[in-house]
Amino acid sequence: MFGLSGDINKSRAWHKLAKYARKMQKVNMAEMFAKDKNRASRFAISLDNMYLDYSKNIIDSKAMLYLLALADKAGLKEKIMQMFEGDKINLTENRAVLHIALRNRDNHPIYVDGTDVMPEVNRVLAKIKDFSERVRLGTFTGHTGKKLTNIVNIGIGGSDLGPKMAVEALKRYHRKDMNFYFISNIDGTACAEVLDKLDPETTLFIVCSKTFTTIETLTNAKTCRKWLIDALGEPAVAKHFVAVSTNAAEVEKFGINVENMFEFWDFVGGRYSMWSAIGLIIAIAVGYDNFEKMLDGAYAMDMHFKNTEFASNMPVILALLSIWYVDFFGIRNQVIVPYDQYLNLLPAYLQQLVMESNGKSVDLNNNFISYATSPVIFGGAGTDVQHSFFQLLHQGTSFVPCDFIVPAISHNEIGNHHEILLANILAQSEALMKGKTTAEAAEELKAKGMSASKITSLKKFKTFKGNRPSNTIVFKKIDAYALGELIALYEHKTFVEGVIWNINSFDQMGVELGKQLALKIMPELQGEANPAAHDSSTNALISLIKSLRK
Ligand code: G6Q
Repeated sequence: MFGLSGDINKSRAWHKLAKYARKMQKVNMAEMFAKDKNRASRFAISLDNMYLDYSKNIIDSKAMLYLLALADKAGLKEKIMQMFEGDKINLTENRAVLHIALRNRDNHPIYVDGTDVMPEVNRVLAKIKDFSERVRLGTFTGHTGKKLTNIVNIGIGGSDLGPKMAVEALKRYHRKDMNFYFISNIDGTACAEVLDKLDPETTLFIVCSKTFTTIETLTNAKTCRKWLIDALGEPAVAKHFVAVSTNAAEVEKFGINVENMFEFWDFVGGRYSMWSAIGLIIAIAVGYDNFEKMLDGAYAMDMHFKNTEFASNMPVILALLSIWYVDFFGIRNQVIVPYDQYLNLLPAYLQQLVMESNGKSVDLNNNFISYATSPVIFGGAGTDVQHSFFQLLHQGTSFVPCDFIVPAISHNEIGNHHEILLANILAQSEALMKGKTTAEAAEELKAKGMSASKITSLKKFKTFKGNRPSNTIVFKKIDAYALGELIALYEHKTFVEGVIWNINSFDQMGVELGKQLALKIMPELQGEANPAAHDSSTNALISLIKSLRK
């Protein structure tokens, strides 16, 4: 049994937290810092070169104790073990959840249905190594003998966001004579814009689809296949198309030789799959050694998560803080701000990881839930976003907890760019926490020589209430190891939240209804409308769009 025996929000641990949170809602962080010289070190955790400062949260030691008691109440320790041991914790799909097996660097056996999965994981890793090296060296060539220098990943959702984010994050490690592209959207523009740049003789398509039935991916792959065949003929497909999937039958039906297929397994969820062959494009871009370093970094975080007591466990602490604000302060958003241009796709990646995993409202006991689950995640690269939505973070009517992600060293230490960047991050978290009182604002305006009436008219607009929480995650620089650690940190944070909310973080049934309806609407856009099937708004939109397309 993976679910909790009773509703978590009816537990004593929850009630104690709710009561204590009401008290903490009146507490000021700046005052707590002033009173406690050790606050920064008390609320910090480090692992390797990674450092989490969570002292700028509206917490004290007692709040943390109560949160840790909630984790115990939810049976977190046992649930972590169940995941690592290959239990079928994805209850609705009756599957194990073993992205950790993909980076199980000590290679100990992990059993699913009595079979050790590691030999298969290692076989595919060896295949990724061999193929990525041959493509990089140019010993695996295209149909006309030319080196494949344009590598195109065709996939969507979990088969796109992870590899795309990682390839971007590790751009400084790319092989310089190769280019990497991603086609995901069914919008023909996505395909056309990429194909326009390519020469069929030097292009390799990697079709990534766990199910190999996803309409966007198959439609894009068919278009690319036709484009290739038109230029080089049908026999070229074998040298220019490979597939990554769990579904050999569909891969073959599509016309890709299964020898050119890289397997993964149903115990790897789409949004947890960048460590599998779905990451083939990462290995080609940065080399297999770096791909392995990414697995090593994730493994280090896995071991930290599995073996460290909860009070100093990074993913556990991040998850508890998230639950603190979502369920006890009524906050429904979280913002992720990486201060590194190479991490600009991280917020989009985490949006899927967190919201697809925990945007649920039925618990593992088959009941609708009466407490809040996943917050809405948004974000973008600093400092860009400081000039857009940070206004709301500083002066909006409620607060949005922030994660600031900070590499101390940039890959591009040009002039003083990086010091300006670093100063901005530190300033933002300090400003959010401290704020500026109306009296301070008035004082500043006075110092600028403003008249009393002008000061009165402006001072409230210049006030920052402060007491707005943030976490700061610092590491040395963004390399494959650090990226692996960082992503595994958020994967496990998401898992812990799911455990406490008593939900299945590993299915995604919420994406199905829209797909079903799209299949019904499509024939109506091509032929006869079926007004009885829809509401008046949908009918009117169908007919408007049809008339505009005439
Ligand atoms: C991720 C989701 C989803 C999935 C895509 C693509 O966890 O399941 O985003 O990755 O729908 O699915 P396929 O890989 O099967 O094409």
